[in-house]
Amino acid sequence: MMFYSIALVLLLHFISSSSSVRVPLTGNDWSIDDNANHTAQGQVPGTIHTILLAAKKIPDPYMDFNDVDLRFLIHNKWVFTKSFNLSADFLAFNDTYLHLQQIDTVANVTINGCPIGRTDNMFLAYVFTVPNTCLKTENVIQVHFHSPVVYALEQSIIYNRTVQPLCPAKAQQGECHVQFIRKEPCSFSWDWGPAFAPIGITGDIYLEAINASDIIIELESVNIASFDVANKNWLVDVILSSNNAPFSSTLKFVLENTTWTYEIVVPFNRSVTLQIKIPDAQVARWWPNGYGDQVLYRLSVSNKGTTIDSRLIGFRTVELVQHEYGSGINGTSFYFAINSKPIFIKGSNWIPSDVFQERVSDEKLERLLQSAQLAHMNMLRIWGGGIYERDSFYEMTDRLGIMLWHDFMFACSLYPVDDAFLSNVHDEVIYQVKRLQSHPSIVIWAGNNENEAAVAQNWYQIPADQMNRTKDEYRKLYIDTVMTALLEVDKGTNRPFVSSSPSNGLGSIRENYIATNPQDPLQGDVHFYGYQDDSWNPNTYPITRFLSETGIQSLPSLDTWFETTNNQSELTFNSSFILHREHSENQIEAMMTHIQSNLPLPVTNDSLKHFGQMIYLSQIHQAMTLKSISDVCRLHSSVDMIDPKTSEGNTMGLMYWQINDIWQAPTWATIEYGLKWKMGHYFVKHMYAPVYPIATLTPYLANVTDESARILLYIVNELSTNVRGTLVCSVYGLDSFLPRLSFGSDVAMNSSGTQRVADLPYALISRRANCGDNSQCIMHCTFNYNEQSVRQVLLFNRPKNYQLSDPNLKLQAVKPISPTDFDITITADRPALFVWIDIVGNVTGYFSRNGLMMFEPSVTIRFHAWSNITDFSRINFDLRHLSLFDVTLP
Ligand code: BMA
Repeated sequence: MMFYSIALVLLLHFISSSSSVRVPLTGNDWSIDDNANHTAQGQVPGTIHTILLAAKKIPDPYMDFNDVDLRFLIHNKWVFTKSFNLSADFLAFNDTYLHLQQIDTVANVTINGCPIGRTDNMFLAYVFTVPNTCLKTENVIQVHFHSPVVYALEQSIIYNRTVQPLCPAKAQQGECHVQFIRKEPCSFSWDWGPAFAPIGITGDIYLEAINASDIIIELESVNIASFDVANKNWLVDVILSSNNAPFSSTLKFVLENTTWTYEIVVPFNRSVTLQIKIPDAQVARWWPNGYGDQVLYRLSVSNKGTTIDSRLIGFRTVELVQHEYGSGINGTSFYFAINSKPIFIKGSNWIPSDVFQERVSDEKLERLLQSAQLAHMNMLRIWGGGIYERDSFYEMTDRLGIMLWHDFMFACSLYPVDDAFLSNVHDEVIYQVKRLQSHPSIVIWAGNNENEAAVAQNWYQIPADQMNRTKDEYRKLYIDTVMTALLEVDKGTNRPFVSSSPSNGLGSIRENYIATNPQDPLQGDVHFYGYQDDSWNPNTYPITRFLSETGIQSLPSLDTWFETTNNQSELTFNSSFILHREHSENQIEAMMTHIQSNLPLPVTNDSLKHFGQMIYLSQIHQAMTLKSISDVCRLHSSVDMIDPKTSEGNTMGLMYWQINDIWQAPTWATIEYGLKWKMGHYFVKHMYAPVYPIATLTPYLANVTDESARILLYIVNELSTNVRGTLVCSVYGLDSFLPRLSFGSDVAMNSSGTQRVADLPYALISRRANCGDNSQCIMHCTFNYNEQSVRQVLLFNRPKNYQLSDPNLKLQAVKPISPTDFDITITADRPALFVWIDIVGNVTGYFSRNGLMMFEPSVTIRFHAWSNITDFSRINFDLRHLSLFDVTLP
């Protein structure tokens, strides 16, 4: 027996996957046809809309009402066809496979009429065996797509039981039964996105031929599963597979830039899981943005000197710390400790950055992720209604230190739980986790978005007698299927799992994964939306352990709206077109109510100018709301801030909803579809600064006559180092740059945390500063430390109640600094609120500050363009600048 297996090994021919022969099937020579007179030739990877658009067969899907006007396209079946030749050499191989890296979604594939395979999950890669008898010199491959909308409907009928919700809310103008198809949930519409439900071949497609006697070893995954504290070793799980019968092979692992190597004889039987140990002494740690370097190492594996494959990995431990507090404090903590260091999570929620992923460049992803990093974010949540992103996305988050909270793709819905569906989900989880788990940036998996809350709070009005079954089905999907599959491949302690977001974490487990109130502020994470509340008022927010979703909408810039229509009459706040793009019920009205209660409304008769000013006001409203939320979370971050009466506090994370946009619409995003930062994003960059002063007036907007009202000043320090600095605050009227009152103090903080540095009587300060009886004052503070300066502004009144005077803003100079950067100097005669600088034309980038409160006669701001400005003299520096005063002008 022994002799036999050695002989077998000698006979086999070892090759790495790259030495097999591949015939690419991508290219621009595919034709598509729906048998209803819509045909075109075009590019794969591609989907029907992008192919028809490139062939000028349809108008731009993102223009006007085309999302609805072109809807018929996705109700049809489509055939993708390509002719290709194969050489005699290729045909001589024994085994041929068709690889589909991603396909969207339900399709039958044929080659020369032979059935090759069927696909029904866009989150899976497919490898089909192609019988040799089906191949010849001249071939035709056809991919017969079913309509995703019709398929979802058919599956819902076959299922024979209703699965809620049947359809999205009316305002979404979407398609129904999306839970019956394993496809990007938001592609059937969302409350910020359209229903294009793309159809097409969205990843690489190729034929691969190998000889039966060739052994192909593949590196399937690498996971730094645990850290063995006692022995100071990293325990790394490696999964390898082969196409052949049992054999043995000597594998060599090398960790680049270290002296560590490891050789092992591995007995293969299709798949093998190894645990290798890498000594801690060999490596430096990977840290999140703001906490240290993002050190990455290439781990490669080779066989007889031939590299099989490699992964770029990073060494970090992750704990989701959920401990009790003791001494009469209810609930448990919920925070991330990375490399044993507790980290306050500053982040946002990520959605797909386009409906048509094939037109999202890596450059676009990089700019979005850099915008997160520049705003001091350390985590993004890949939200469960979108997609598992492409490989390069995770390479960027690894490199930028942006940790990922990664949902599995289930959102806001009940789901079918028949065997076929569950087995499909099982395969999806295994495939995606193996693909992604080498990335140090992914620090937590979550089962779904809001589905525990949906069941617990009975969002879909399930009758009482069906509730137990609904709960059982919930557990069947997320615990018995998703979690079980995850634990098959992501073992160890370095990547926690929560079954839903929001959930109570351990508390949800104690209640068999469906907590009575998964939104408990004293445990786990919370999603909070209070559209009826006065959202600038910090007291309207729950003080949670971790706020993983919250936010408010605004409108994107005029330039962005110009991309969506040529009909200028549609560009008014309440036009049928804007309402068409507003997919969330009553949001425009809510936005209007909030704007009206806080800000002066435009008085101009020029309708486009009026719209521009409403956009500006909506962005101020969003920015101020986000800042209020962030200030509440950061103020309560330390354990000392736990209120012994309510047990609330120790908020250790904020991820507002949402960072990016899928198209041009009124949404919660802080970065527009075209990458322009809204005012909110500039505010995020400010409010997420690692050392940050917070100023509050308690009660909120207290009356000047309220002798008990207090102004409280705090410094939040996230750095591990001491912070020593000076806090200087001045009270101004809007009529002059001369402060009416100034005071300051030295601050010394020896460790991270929150320190209260002043507690001042508001009424007295108002009197001393001559603010009048309707609070015509604003306090502006600067905290100077380590040659850095962080500002903070405290409004004593709603801006609409201030007597605004003309600041006489002027753009004084534009000075090129480098091929990508220039400085702009703005001057003013008086303080100006929410000064907004915009650049028109084809230069895209971001300013160092924007939406600023100007309390000095001259401010210089830097603009950084995403790409080189080759000729400054030819660029149209048409800069518009605006402050709140402009809104009051006719
Ligand atoms: C949350 C998210 C999304 C949604 C957002 C805004 O519930 O999970 O489903 O887009 O709120 O409504």
